[in-house]
Amino acid sequence: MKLKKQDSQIYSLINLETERQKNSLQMIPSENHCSPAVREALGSLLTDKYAEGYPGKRYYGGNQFIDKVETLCIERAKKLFKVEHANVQPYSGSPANMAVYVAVCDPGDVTMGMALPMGGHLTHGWKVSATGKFFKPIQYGVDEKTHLICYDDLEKMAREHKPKLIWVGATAYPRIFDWARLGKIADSVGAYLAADIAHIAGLVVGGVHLSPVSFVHIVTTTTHKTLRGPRGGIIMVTKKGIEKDPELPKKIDKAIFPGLQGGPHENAIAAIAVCLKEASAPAFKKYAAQIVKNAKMLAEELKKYGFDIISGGTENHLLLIDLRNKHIFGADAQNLLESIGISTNKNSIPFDPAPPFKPSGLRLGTPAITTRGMKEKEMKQIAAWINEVIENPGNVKKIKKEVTVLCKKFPLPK
Ligand code: DSN
Repeated sequence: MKLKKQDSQIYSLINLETERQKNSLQMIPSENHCSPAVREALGSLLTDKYAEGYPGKRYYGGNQFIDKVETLCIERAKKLFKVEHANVQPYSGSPANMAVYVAVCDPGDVTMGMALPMGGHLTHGWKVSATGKFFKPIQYGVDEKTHLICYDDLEKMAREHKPKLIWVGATAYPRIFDWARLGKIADSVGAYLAADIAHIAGLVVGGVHLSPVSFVHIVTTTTHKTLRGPRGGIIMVTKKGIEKDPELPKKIDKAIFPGLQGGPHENAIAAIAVCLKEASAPAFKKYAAQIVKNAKMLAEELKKYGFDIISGGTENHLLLIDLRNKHIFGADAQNLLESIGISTNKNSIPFDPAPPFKPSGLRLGTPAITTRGMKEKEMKQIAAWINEVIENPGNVKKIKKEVTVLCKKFPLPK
């Protein structure tokens, strides 16, 4: 009520965005709708507090309650992910990943990660990222035919280049990682193995995907994707990590503060704690399982309409479509779908002949629409709309109306 009076411009823009989210389907796989309880914690006056340092060791007074909030968040993260150490202060995924480099590498060290155009993340060593500039990244990819990671090639690369740090995790890889094999590869070359589970954290804690925790040394995640929390990041150290390097928890903490960040966003940390409590409830397991069922159904239905799905399907929350046989670029498909109320993102496909700003692919995901309660039946309908509008862009108005009706039937979390 205060905002409307004080800043009507921001107030009305927030309302417009709220209406957009309500009346359209958010199918960007890295997005979700967090609960009102998470938003309440995020919007609390914890945002006013400075708390540089860690619980019990702060550079500011007045942190008696903040310490409890952060400790609760840390304990919940440790219990849920079954790790030895958790740092919940990273502002998001990229700072979390940067802190891992700062903790275990020196500038110029050789690192390994999946190349961005193959489905990896910028911070896994892509050339325009600081991680590509300050270190010497060796980039692996997927097989040109199967679109799967070729673990033999990855192993060969690791043996040849002896990286200090190996990243595994992706933003556009629809398959499950072979953590056991990756663990062996990293051990054989003495590398730290970091699992970036930002995209699949909800699937891991929901028991749908095997957790990497027993096979890797470090786990990083964002908190706002399948985990369904506020924007934020967590870095975790596993038992295996401490066995390799007993100083690892200290190194990680030091890398975040004072290495890279100043005051932690304790309002976000409180909201992360709320989301971790939600993710430990039995209902979350059902939610996580449904995300994958929905993604599989969507992939199968789209295949029936002749869409070419990268790797032939999905085992997680996302699918990547190669649109070349539909004679439309990713950007144009994204705009067309936006016009009917389906929000997606253009994406490079592995070995994309087109440039990154006009790529051949489209990335779709099911976390947010599953939060709204949609199931397989709705996936069939969504696939039909995607096909209809791409085949016949003249039907935009009619389909948009139908999408709005579906959105009303499945409101955002209240
Ligand atoms: N930007 C995220 C995504 O969309 O996958 C990754 O950081």
